[in-house]
Amino acid sequence: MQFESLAADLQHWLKDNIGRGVDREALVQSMRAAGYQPKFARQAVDMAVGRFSGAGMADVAVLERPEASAAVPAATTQPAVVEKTQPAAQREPTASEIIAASGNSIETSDRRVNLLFALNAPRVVLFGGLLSGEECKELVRLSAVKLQRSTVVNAVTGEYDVHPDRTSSGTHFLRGENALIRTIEARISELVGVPVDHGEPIQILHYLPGAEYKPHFDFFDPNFEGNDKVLAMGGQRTATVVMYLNDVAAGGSTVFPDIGLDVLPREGNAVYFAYATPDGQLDRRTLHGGSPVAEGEKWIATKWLRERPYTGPSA
Ligand code: PD2
Ligand code: ZN
Repeated sequence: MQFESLAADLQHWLKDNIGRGVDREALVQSMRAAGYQPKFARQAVDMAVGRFSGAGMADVAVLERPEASAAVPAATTQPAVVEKTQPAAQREPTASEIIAASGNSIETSDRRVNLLFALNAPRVVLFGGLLSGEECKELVRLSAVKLQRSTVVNAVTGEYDVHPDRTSSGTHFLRGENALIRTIEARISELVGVPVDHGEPIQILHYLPGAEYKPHFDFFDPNFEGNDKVLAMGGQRTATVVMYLNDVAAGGSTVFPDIGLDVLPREGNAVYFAYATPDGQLDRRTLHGGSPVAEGEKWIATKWLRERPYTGPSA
């Protein structure tokens, strides 16, 4: 992490407070209270101390130990937190800030996950190795025996319809259904900073050659009455995590046609994209689809995240 990569207001805040003689721990505590991740707060303070205090300010006994000024800049740079419930006035961290803050990988409680790319707007992040090969294989094994043709929510009637735009088959796991699901749900929650109970049940999809999911939005259009029922179960969807459970010989990318992006399926990787801002705006640039599988098969696990705790079926 470079000091220059910190947000300008955070650089100023650190410099001012170090100049006022605030000690290292107080700075770290203030940053943590403002929502910064512990590792990031400590690194930022260490860098700033190295830069602005020749004597190593925090280790110097001070007669008077002033408190850090309360106005800690918003935690816009958060290492393990790609999306977080934030006060509306805060801006999202830029992709560079996410990467600068986390390093090129993120250490969750049980697994190191690589950051392969991050895009600002729309927010799209590709995680490498979010799942292990064994976890992918176990999800496929448990799902293969209970697949059914996939459906889509009918925005007019609110019913779940079989539709030619979605030719996969699928199944789901209740939230917390077994130890594997609990582990994965906790990992995702930690990575993206959204509580586990805001997540819908993990859905598994299986595509055979030719199967696809035509471009669509994952959020529910609030202008359609048929969506009232799904919106009542925890509010709007805010983001999606698509986890790839196998390598696909050809085709099967997750495609974002409006931004010219194709994410290729690779076992264990996961693409995260967010479409709802804290002030309720929906980002239509997140139009996306599952392009047809040309050769082989494709398995994915999808986790959709809601504004509030999800209370729908299988929660
Ligand atoms: O299969 C995919 O890559 C994919 C793409 C877009 C799945 C979904 N959306 C979905 O299930 O919403
Ligand atoms: Zn989708």
